[in-house]
Order: sequence, then structure tokens, then C-alpha cells
Amino acid sequence: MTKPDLLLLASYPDPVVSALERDFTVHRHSEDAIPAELAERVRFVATGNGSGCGRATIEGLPRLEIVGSFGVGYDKVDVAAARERGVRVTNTPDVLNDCVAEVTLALMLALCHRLPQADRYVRDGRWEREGDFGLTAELTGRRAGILGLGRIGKEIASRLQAFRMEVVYHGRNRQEHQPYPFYADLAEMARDVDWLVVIAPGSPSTRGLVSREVLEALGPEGHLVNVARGSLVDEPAMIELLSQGRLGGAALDVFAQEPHVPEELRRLENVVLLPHQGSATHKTRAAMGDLVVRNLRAHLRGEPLLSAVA
Ligand code: A2R
Repeated sequence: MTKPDLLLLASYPDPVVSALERDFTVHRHSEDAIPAELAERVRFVATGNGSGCGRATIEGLPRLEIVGSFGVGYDKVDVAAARERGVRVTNTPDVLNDCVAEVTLALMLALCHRLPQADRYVRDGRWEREGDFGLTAELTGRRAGILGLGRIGKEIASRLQAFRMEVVYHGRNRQEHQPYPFYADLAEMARDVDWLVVIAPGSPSTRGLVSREVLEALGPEGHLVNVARGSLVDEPAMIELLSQGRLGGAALDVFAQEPHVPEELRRLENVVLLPHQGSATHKTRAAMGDLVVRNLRAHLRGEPLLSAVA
């Protein structure tokens, strides 16, 4: 039996591609270079991991049935266009919660204990030449505000509590049965916390949510952590305030125009910068890939999808 065609729009780990190839004939193309004869017949798309599936692509694939996206955030998949056409969309929630939470704590520890700078200090021979590195700060006893107490946010919150931090949160809704105090107003929460941890989805409703006003409220002693999407933060305002010492520090895994990171930001000492590593461990990427494959396979077999967003 011939395997159905699958259009792979993203760069996937090799084992995930091999798993797809068990059920599908995989064709790798970018969104702007899909061969016309393939576009006519393709029913399955796999994307995510930095790539998307825009309206033009969805509308240009007349037989498309499902888009499997690698990652929990699916802001680069035009879900509205998919819904209009009755195309299903899946993502990979939950399997990355622990990893993203761990990377969040790693970023926070790196920023307050100045771990990258201290490491460089030793490597550059400065400890021997110049003596002690100097004093830093710690997380214990500080207050953290989580923007987006969802699946990942809750895992971050429990780890922050293990560090004996006080945790509060902001979202559109107060959640029942949560031990953490709720703030209906984000700027008010930013004023009251030492750390603002951003872990809400990238979407039109969250674009620029961490505005200049919020960053100013966080203030010179405050630290911003963004492990969500660059689009949530007013990046130019953040850079300006960090440069002027009006925002204490930032630990960032995500940026407005990845992989571009503004030169002014890269020059600052009060930031820790990661190249979007939140879910980038062997174990978690394998689990994410497995979930993409299981969703597409379920659709092929007429079984219920495991994690559908449309
Ligand atoms: O707003 P609520 O109460 O539905 O809470 C959700 C919150 N959230 C928002 N908070 C404030 N303003 C908004 N416009 C807004 N939209 C959503 O974000 C919820 O607590 C949280 C999202 O939780 P989950 O849907 O469980 O997402 P998960 O798996 O934790 O991942 C979050 C994001 C991904 O979309 C990726 O962009 C990133 O983490 O890696």
C-alpha cells in the first residue's frame, strides 16, 4: 500500500522524521517552495519547531486535513485559517512542562548568581590575578509573579516554592484551588514582585502585554524572565530600561525576531540570554516528536487526536 504524502515544513530531529516515514512519504519543503503537484494532493502537514503554517499555505493545499505542530506554542500556525477550512491542528502540550520549568529556574539562578560572568571570570584567569569575583544575589525569600499560571506556569511555581520564594500570579481569570494570590492587574503585580516570569502563549491578545508601563513597575530592583514568546514583551522599551538601570535585569530564552538578538541587548551585563532552549533536551524533544507523530497517525487511522487545538 502506498503511504500518504506528508509535507514537512520544519526541521525535525532525525528520529522523528524516521518515525513519520513509517506511515507517510515525507516531503521536505519550505512554505514558499511547495511544488504545485504535491500541493494538490497533500493531506498531512508537520511543522513547528520555529516554523509555521500560514494562511496562504493552508489555502494553497486543497486536500489538507491536519497540521501537526511540534511545540506547545502554535502562534505561527494560522489556526483561524485552519478552522475556516475544517483543518485539524495539534500541538505538543505537557510533555515539555518539566523541561521548560527547569530551564526557567536555571535562567533565574544564572541571572541572580551571575553564573555566566563568574564562569568567564575563572576561565579568563581573573580569579588568580584579581581575587574574589564579588557578591551576588539569591532567590530565597524573594517574591515571584507568574504571568500565565498554566501547565508550565504551575510547574515553575512549585519549583520556585522549593526555593522558598513567595509566588503570585496574573492571568485573565482567577483560578480556583490555587494556593497563590491572584492579581487582576499585571502592572500592579509587577510593582509588588522581585521577579516577573512570563509563560503565557504568544497570541494577538498577549502581544506587548509586558509593556513599558509593566517594565517600569517592575523597576530597578526587578527582574524579567521570558520563557514564552518574544512578542509578549516590548523589547525596545526593555532594552532601554535595562541600559538605564531602570529595570534590574532580564533572563531571556525568547526574542522578538529570533534568531536575531539586538546588539544593544547582547552588550548588557545585567542579562542572561539563551537561544530558545526551553524544551531543547534530548528527552523532551523526543517526547514532543513522539506526540506529533502519534497525533498524525491517529488522524490517519480515524482515531481521536491526542492533543488538538482545532
Ligand atoms: O488567562 P488565563 O486565565 O486563561 O490563563 C492563561 C494565561 N493567558 C493569559 N494571561 C494573561 N493575558 C492573556 N491574554 C492570556 N492568555 C493566556 O497563560 C494560562 O494560565 C496561561 C497559559 O497556560 P497553558 O495554556 O496551559 O499553556 P502552557 O502549556 O503552560 O504554555 C504556555 C506557553 C506556550 O504557549 C509557549 O508559547 C510557551 O509557553 O512555551
